[in-house]
Amino acid sequence: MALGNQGPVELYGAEMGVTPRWMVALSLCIGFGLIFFLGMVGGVMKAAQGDIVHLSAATFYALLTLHGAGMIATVVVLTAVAHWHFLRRLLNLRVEVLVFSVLAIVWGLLAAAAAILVGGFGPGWTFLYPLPFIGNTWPVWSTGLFFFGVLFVGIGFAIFCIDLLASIIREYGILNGLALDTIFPGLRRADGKVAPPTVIAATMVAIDGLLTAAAGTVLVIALLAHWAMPAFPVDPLWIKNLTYFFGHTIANLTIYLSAGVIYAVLPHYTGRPWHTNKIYAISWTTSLLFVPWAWPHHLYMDFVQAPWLQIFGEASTYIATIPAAVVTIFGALLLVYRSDMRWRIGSTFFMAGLLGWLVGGVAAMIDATIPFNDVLHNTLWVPAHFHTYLLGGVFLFVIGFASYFAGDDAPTPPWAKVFEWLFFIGMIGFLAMFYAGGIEGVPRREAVQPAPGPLLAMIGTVFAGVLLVGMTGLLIEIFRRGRRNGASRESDAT
Ligand code: HEM
Ligand SMILES: [Cu+2]
Repeated sequence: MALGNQGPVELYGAEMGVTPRWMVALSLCIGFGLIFFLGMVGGVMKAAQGDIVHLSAATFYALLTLHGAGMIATVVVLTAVAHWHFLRRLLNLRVEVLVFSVLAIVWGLLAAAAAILVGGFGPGWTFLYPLPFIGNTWPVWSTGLFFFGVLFVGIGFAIFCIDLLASIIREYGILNGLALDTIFPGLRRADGKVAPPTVIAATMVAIDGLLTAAAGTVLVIALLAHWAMPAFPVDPLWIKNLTYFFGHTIANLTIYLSAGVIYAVLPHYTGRPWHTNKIYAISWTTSLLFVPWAWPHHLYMDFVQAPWLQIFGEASTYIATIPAAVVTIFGALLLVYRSDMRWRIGSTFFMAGLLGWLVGGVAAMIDATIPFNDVLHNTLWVPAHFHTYLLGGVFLFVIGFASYFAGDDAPTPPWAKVFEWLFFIGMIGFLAMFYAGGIEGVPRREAVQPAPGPLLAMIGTVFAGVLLVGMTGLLIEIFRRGRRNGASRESDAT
């Protein structure tokens, strides 16, 4: 690989023998490998709920925990790496730091997977206290190992965020990283440079990500202390709040990381630049301030929770979600409208993902509204809405990015279009069965469901199979292109 024309950033990586492009490609391969495996696990769970295969309850809950924790950690890696790919040049990021953070997260994931697959640890990915300590189907060591795994995921994400934040402070300063100079003329730089939208998203993610990782670390250390010394007291209400501060926010941030990718990628397909303006500064600053306050919507059923937190959590959910989603979706539509959009696998998945984000976001806000939550809490409505914006949003953005990264200039061949259709048909049918279950009041997280759960799960399994077939075909096509184009490209045009 010729390094001469790639500047000092590439050289940092070259010292370690890892080039940025290679690191992104490797992370994508690991990430998609994991998604494929965990998606199969999801299909097996559905099949078990649909009485197509038989699993013991203990195995079902272990797989549920594996699927949830694994998917979240994997999409954190995939979205972070995709966003990093664009930030690298804008912020002069060093590839070594990315290597360490991805290694830490993958290492944490492997530790958690060992606790689950060998030990049978199975309290669900939110590992709510006291369940991890009183489950009688898994040994004590598996509880500790799982928490160590979560600790490493948190550390890896913190390293990523610290590196982003340090670079943003160096290149722009925090306020200008949020483009507040578009509002306050006093902040304007002499050279007139304004942070592009992808940097604004990075500033928000870096700050809220650090808060999230800090909460996760406090939480896991308290749980590990309790694990090592059962006399060490932990307060269930505090633990539940910290757990959702960490769990809700880290899952949520994958959407904001994805938005950073969208800002950088769509101009490539439409041939139009995506400019920063005041509205982006206001919306993203609002999200920055309110995203860390949305978690209480997971605790509406906890009557001991302070009432002001319930109300504040409900309001924050709305205030955090709406501005960034609206400016991004609206901005994307403006960018595409009457442009010569090139419809490729990448652009198709990005636009479809925006739809998933919108639908899932609305479904999420319905659930986060107290009177609705009274009836939807812990029904299949919950996996319905988060699969809509994680599987039908974030994951589509990641496939879109992979396709862009692998080289997306050729039109989609007809056979790949067939897989695209299979993917979308499978996905929509699969999601529809979740929503139907939610409306019928079928509880989530049950190995054995009351009617009509099993029937819906049986249909859902068929759709999940179609989805997985479509996904496999698409990933093969993307991988093939990446191999073909990788050799001929030393550096990609961003
Ligand atoms: C590839 C296709 C997928 C299938 C077939 C699938 C299937 C399932 C099933 C059957 C459940 C259990 C629902 C319940 O009864 O409570 C579940 C839960 C879950 N899924 Fe998926 N899923 C898929 C993709 C994803 C993706 C892409 C993500 C995240 C990026 C994800 C994250 C989760 C999470 C966080 C849970 C909750 C686990 C828990 O309750 O502890 N899934 N999934
Ligand atoms: Cu939430």
